[in-house]
Amino acid sequence: MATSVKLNTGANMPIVGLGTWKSPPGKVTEAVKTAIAAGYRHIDGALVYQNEPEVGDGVQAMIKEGVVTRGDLFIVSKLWCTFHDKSMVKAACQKTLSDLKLDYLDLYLVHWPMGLKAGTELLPLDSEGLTVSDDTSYLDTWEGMEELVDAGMVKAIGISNFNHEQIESLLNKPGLKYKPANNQIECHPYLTQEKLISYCQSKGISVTAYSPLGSPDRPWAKEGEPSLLDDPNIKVIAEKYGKTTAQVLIRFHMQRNTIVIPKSITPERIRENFQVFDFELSKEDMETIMGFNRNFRVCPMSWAVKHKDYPFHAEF
Ligand code: NAP
Ligand code: SBI
Repeated sequence: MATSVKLNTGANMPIVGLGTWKSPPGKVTEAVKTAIAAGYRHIDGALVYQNEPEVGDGVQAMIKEGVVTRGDLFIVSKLWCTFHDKSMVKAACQKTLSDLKLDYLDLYLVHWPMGLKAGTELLPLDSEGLTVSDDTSYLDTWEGMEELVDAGMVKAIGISNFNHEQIESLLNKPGLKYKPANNQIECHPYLTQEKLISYCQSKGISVTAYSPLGSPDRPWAKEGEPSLLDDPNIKVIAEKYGKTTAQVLIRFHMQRNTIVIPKSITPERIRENFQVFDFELSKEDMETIMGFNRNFRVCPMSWAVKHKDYPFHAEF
């Protein structure tokens, strides 16, 4: 099993990365250090997670200790929705770079296709609890992203939560300078994303699977919702390989040539989630897992359902 996926820029993106959404600032430095010590070389972050200074502390500590060099690491961050105006893209990326204490990112993603009203709030909501839009288009935002590559601030640019119609319009944008290198989307056995993954891969766009364990710590989780980590059918498969349910949930993506970014702040789980290179799910077990799809989203971004660029009304 390859340990990385080749991007359309020629760079190699490590196939397993550490997620950092919901990782508290007081815990994430240790989590990043534990991950790098365990062999992770890819860290997934975002300005909106409000922990990038502490993620950066972990990265810098491991570089200073001589465990890794900057060049060994693949650091990802994302442009938040309130910075979609082309004139704001560079400053948002610069804020992330200085918080992380880095002089470049390996990959910078447009976090969502929707632009939201710029200002102090990261999630501006109206009196009905719905997001307040701005007047930007992700096609213009993309030009701001392309400028970051030319300025040497990022090695590659990509998208997140874009549906195939939005990707198609981006690929058809007149004057497009750089194609997206990656689309980061929710993916796990309850949302297998067959059509979107096959579309992206056919266009040379790599895919990263987020919330691979079903995001049990998502703030809006409700009782009675399906739980991947407790799924008896996945447990049966895991027992057959002498692996944990989490390890099967992670390995499932690797065998689809999809990058995967489980989040944990628990040292034993961080190490467990990287012990996924020493077994192979059979073709039959991969097909069985694909059959668990129920189009269940843990991150529906419901506050934005009325936004002109909300991505999840389309079939894929
Ligand atoms: P996730 O990785 O599916 O699940 C994280 C949860 O699983 C945490 O509660 C964690 O607990 C627990 N966990 C981790 N390893 C475990 C194990 N081996 N056994 C049992 N429980 C385990 O959820 P996620 O954070 O939603 O997704 C992963 C990453 O994807 C995010 O952190 C973020 O970087 C990215 N993401 C991106 C977007 C986007 O819009 N682009 C959206 C969502 C997520 P502990 O931490 O307490 O150990
Ligand atoms: C946040 F910091 C706040 C809300 C929120 O909702 C959707 C899921 C998301 C996101 O956009 N990226 C994540 O990793 N989680 C998120 C993050």
